[in-house]
Amino acid sequence: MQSMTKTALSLAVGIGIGLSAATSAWSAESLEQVMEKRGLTQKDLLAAAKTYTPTGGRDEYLAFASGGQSGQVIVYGIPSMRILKYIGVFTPEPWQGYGFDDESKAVLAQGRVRGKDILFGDTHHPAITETNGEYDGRYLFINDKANPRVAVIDLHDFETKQIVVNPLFKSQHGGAFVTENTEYVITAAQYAAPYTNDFVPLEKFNDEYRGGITYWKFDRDKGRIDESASFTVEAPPYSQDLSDAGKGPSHGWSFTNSFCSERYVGGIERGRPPFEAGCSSKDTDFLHAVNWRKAAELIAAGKGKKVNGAKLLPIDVAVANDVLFLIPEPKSPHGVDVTPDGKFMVVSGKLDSHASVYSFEKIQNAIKNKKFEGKDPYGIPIIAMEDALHTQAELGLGPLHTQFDAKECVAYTSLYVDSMVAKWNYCEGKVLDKISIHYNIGHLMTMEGDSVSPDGKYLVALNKLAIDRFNPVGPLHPQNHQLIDISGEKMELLYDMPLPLGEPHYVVSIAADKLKPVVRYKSRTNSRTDERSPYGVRAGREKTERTCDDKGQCTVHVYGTTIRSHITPEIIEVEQGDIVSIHLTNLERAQDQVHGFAMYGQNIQLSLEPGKTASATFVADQTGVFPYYCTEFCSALHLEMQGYLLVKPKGYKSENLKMEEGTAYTKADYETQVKTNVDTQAVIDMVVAFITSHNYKDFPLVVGLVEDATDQLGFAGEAKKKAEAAAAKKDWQNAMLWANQWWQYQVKTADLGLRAKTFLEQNNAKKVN
Ligand code: K7E
Ligand code: CUA
Repeated sequence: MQSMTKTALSLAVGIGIGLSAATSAWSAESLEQVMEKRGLTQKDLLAAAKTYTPTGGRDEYLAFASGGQSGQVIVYGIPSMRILKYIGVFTPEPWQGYGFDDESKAVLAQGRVRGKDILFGDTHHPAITETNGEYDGRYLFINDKANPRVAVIDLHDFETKQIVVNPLFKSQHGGAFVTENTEYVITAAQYAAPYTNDFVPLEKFNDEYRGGITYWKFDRDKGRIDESASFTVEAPPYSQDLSDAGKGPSHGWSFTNSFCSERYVGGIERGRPPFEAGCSSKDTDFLHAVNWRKAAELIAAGKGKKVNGAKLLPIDVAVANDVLFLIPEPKSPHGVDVTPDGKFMVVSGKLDSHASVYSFEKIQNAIKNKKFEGKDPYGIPIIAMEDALHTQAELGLGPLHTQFDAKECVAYTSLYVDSMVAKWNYCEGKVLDKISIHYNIGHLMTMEGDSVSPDGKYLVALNKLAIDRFNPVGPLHPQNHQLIDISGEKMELLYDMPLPLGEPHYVVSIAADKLKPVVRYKSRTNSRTDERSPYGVRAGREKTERTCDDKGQCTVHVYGTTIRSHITPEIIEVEQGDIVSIHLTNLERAQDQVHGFAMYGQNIQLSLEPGKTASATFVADQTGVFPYYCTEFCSALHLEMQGYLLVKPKGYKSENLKMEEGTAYTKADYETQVKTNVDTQAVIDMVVAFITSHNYKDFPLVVGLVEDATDQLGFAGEAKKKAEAAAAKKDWQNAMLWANQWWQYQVKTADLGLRAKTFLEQNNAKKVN
């Protein structure tokens, strides 16, 4: 290494060639000292040991949480409770380019309501696709309560692909819930309203305002909701709340609870007591039982009608065909949960201390024997509570939602008023254990708790207010997800996770090994349609095209690429008034080699994952100079990953100016650079020798790095040829610049080599231990 140039030497030192591995001096602080210093108990340590995930470790479950008013979905790991991703769903999310590239704007545009952009959502209940009642990890659905919408998220890349709008509803709290084979995604209206967009006075509430339950047909092959095959079962204006789909013996049915079946309409300003008084005056509300399979057959047979462009099964048709039944449920219930075996439905009333367990078999017997206690004002048969009830259990104050354990008959119910979780036996109606949690629990969730085979293990309590639990950050506090160990007889609180987004309503979890997300897209993919983008280009085919229509409106299409560390093109020239459409394809194949693209003054931010093509379209309405650059620190020369959009005045004539280089290079500069490159190559060869003499093929990650390094070295070779060609012509300026570019690719190669070498050292060391 004596003759090595300085730059190559520092590189060699950087990658540890010729140096012995540094030994780390382990701090002598003992566990006891740390416990004392931080005031930790043995119990704390045990909890920490159950959740702590060492560097590089993975979680057993992934959780998908509603982001409430943030309109997003949050992904985190269990038991570590580390946040992994925020998925933009109803809301723009700039890191992912969501709502900033043309492709995702098209998705958000599907969610327009009556012609208006709605750029927020109130997300409540995520649901994972199921096959035979088991989570299959293919897609995730989530509803928007404020605007009656459902989004489809593809779990192969964790991106939102589709938003559908319910044309009949004006709110949609109850959703999303999937049937056993994801035949349908169920949503229910909450606040009754006219099905049309017309004005209807509140005095006509009973006759012209309606609730309803919508069954969105999911096309599994396409991975999209098929609106034309979806339908709604008309329901009275009873504030339908949440639903759950039957499973096993109850497959083909769904259950929806309701509140305010008083049909009270408030109006403080009209001298009437408020909604809350009138909506909780009766002792019972109604559980709706719907035979959705029969409803679908009736719709297919043309027995429905079209309202506001949607298929509707009217109440009278539903009743005449035994599709819709009501069962009283105690006071202001919230939610209904079908047991994993599909035999029972658990309902809890916020203003009643019991959980009520209904029997599907008893409901069916009552229907078969036409044993009803009467009809509601809309002619829907009512099954008496005692004819449907299996058992009731006194759980505590304000019971809300229920989840299930792997253990037979064991359920967990949140107690909102008590701020507790009750563990109980729903077969026998017996309380088993209770645990105090932090304030204001809403939903709770066990691992795969909605499936036919819940895993138990952990429970997450979703608490709405964090009050005094975390460091204060102003009047708006984070939310609090609390992790509870439910593997033993007694529940044990393990961890508090603050979540700095909207109210957490519900969360679903799935065994992490069921998910198979991709690490790169196929070359030139529009990730929102999963099809090849017509705007994608290959390396070397980059181009800019300007066309004008007969009215003189010109459009500039830029078909560009990104790769470490440059954007092609680096200069874009347009005229004022041009419509500019910049399409960028990330040529990288390497895992996580993301580039971004932001531009001054145009509200543009793209996220370009490997293989992705994304576009930004805008009108260049102002003249000027608009720098653009890569927004991900992708490489050592990331800051140099830049360019200029020049918007020229109309009719601008070039002044015949000459580019003046900031620095002029000589033959000597070129030769120094070449020497550095030759030495650098020697370093690369050493790294390559190290990697190939170790068992690198055992590690897919290293194989990926080596592939990427080989790509980079190929680019280095191309730049080398250009440098030598320029040198042959004695064009020392370009010879030097291309020689430098050749070196840049070498540095990237060496950087990848270093990562591979470090990985091999660490993992082989682990093997020896
Ligand atoms: Cu209880 Cu929307 Cu399910 Cu909130 S909901 S808690
Ligand atoms: Cu690409 Cu920074």
